[in-house]
Amino acid sequence: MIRTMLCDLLGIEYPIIQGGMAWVATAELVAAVSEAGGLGVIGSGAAPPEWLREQLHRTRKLTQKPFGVNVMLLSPYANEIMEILLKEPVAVVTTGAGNPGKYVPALKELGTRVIPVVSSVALAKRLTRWGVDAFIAEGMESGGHIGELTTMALTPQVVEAVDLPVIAAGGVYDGRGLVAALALGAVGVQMGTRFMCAAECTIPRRVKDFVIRSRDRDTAISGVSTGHPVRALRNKLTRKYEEMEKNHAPVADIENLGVGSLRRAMVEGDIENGTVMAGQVSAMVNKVQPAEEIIQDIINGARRVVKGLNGQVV
Ligand code: TUI
Repeated sequence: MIRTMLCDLLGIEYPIIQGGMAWVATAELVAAVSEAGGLGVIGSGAAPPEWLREQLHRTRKLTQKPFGVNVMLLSPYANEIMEILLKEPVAVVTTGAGNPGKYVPALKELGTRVIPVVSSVALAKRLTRWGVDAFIAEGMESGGHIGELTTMALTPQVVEAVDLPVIAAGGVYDGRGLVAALALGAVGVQMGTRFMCAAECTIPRRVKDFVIRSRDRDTAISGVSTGHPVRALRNKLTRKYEEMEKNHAPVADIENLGVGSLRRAMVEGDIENGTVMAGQVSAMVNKVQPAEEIIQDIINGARRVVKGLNGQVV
């Protein structure tokens, strides 16, 4: 059995958290992951508060199991999103793209577990004094907004720097990735890209097929010059970014390219002019399968890896 203290902390069966992907992680996927024994997480992204309220109600209709909400702190609605989470508390709040410190005490008061995503040791250290419950150490193999360090380098450094449980994210696809994360000192994993191709995920089939077709070098990092680097599948839009960044175009013009582009990909299915945020494991995703099958595959694979290691290590 692959059970860790994260399972007890969050009331889940397997140490697998689904990444809170904006426009991707909606009620159907979230409920399916939680029903399968992982932790489903609604991606609130830059959506308005009414959108989150509806997603909360839909998720609650579909599952009685614990689930979470990811709050993207660059969102203009971050304060209002947090207010909803105080009125209608969820089991877990994960945060990204900023420092959630000021929101932590009120959430903790309600019994919500608060797990910030960090991409550096410095931010993890700064956040310990706010009383957060754990950290997600997210390496630059991940899709979306990323930091500079790889999962392999970041995870053990965060584990050593803080006295709290650490969950590894970025570059994890299957049981091998889960066991590797545990070897680095993590208590579990957060995975986004593989869940994009869950049967229950409501993004257009065209986007899933684009992920399935992708190969090892098919992601690109855009927007480094804006201070918000984003990993996404290479397409017409990433080539436009590349050209503008090479020509030192004004930062405001480069930022403008990104406005509305995630929705264009994940809702409208425009895989050429939208930002198809996905991580480096995109190449390993080769089919659409139910969330439960994904989770069972990871857990069974992890058991096999552990057995294999026992034979290999003398
Ligand atoms: O947040 C993510 N991934 C995301 S957010 C997103 S929406 C977006 N789109 C365009 C530009 C920016 C965002 C798409 N994908 N992952 C968690 C994460 N958080 N990765 C890195 C960070 C992070 C980075 C800097 C967290 C905090 C931070 O600094 C905060 C501080 O105050 O030092």
